[in-house]
Amino acid sequence: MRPQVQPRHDWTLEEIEALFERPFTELVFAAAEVHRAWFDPTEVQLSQLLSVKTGGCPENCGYCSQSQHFKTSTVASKLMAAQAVIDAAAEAKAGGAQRFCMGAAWRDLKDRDLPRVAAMISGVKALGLETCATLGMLTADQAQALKAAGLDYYNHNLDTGPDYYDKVVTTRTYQDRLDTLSAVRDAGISTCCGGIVGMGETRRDRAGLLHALATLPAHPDSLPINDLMPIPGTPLGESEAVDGLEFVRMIAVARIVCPKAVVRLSAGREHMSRELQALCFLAGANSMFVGGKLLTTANPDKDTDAALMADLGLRPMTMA
Ligand code: SAM
Ligand code: DTB
Ligand code: SF4
Repeated sequence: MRPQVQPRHDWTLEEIEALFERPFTELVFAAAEVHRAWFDPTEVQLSQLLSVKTGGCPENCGYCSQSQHFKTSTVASKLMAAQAVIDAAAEAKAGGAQRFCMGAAWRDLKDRDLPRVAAMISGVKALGLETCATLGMLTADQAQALKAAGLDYYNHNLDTGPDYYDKVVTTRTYQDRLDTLSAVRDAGISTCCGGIVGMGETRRDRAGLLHALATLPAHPDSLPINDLMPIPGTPLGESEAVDGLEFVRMIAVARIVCPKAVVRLSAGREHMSRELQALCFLAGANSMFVGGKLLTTANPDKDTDAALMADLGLRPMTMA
C-alpha cells in the first residue's frame, strides 16, 4: 500500500483504527515515508517549557498535578513577573531551545492578566525565539490580543478521544476545547494540539483522538503526543504504563493522518529508553521538549539529550 502523503481531512475512524492494526514494521515504514515527503528526517524541533503560573487550577483534569481538586506535591504560585520569564527564556535560548512555551494553570485567561502575559510574549519574541503559550480557554478577542503581542503558537490539547473525555475531565467539554482552537486559528496563531496516552483509554480512544485532530478544519501545526507522567494523588496517578510499541504506533499514525504537522515526542521521555525514543523519531516524531523540566515534572537534562541527538545524527530543525 502506498502511503497517503497529501493531507486529508476526510479520514474515518475505521481507517485510522485500521492503521493501528497494521503489522508494526509496515506501519513504521509507511510513517517514515510520509515523514520524508514533508520534512528532513534528521531535523528535530526543540521547545522548552516554563510554568509561569503553577497550581490551584479549578479544572479537574485527572492527570494533572496542578488541579486544586487533588492533593499532590505541587506547590501553587502566582503569575511570574514578565522580566523573570524573559530571563528564563534567554537561558533556554542559550541552551539551544528554538521555541519557548509559557504554561499557566488556568481554566481560562482573565483580561486582568492579559497585559502581563502580553509583555512576556513580546519580550520572549524579541529574543529571537518562537513563542508559544498554553493558558486555558480564550475568547476571540483575547486570541487576537495574544497574536498582536507576538504569539506564534497556542497549545490547547484535546487530550483523548471524544468518547473517553468525560472519564478524564468533567469541568469542561470537548466542544469548549474546539471553540478555543477555532478562536486561535481565526486569530492567525498556529495551533499546537494533541493529547496523552496511558490514561486507561483503549486503542479506539487513541484512534478517536487522532480522528478528531485529522478532521479539524486545519490540521494542528504542532501535534504533541504525551505519555502520561503519573502524578501521585491524582485519579490517574496509578495508571498502568502503556506498552512502548503501542506508543510508537500512536506516533506513527499521527504522522500519517496529519502528514505536515510537527509531531512532538512530548511528556514521558524521562521514563523512555533511548531505543524507544529512536523508534519514535523513526516513526515520524520530529520535535521534543528540552531542558530538565516540563511544567512540574522531570525531563531529560541538556547533556543527556545532546548525547541522544549526536548518537542518532539528529540536528535542530532549520527555522523558517
Ligand atoms: N491549563 C492549560 C490547559 O489545560 O490547556 C495549560 C496547561 S496543561 C498542563 C497542558 C497540557 O499538558 C494538558 O492539556 C495535557 O495534555 C498535558 N499534561 C498535563 N499533565 C500531564 C501529565 N501528568 N502527563 C502528561 N501530559 C500532561
Ligand atoms: C503538551 O502537550 N505537553 C506539555 C505542553 N503541551 C504544555 C505539558 C506536559 C506537562 C507534563 C506534566 C507536568 O510537567 O506537569
Ligand atoms: Fe488546569 Fe490545565 Fe492542569 Fe487541567 S491540565 S488541571 S486545565 S492546568
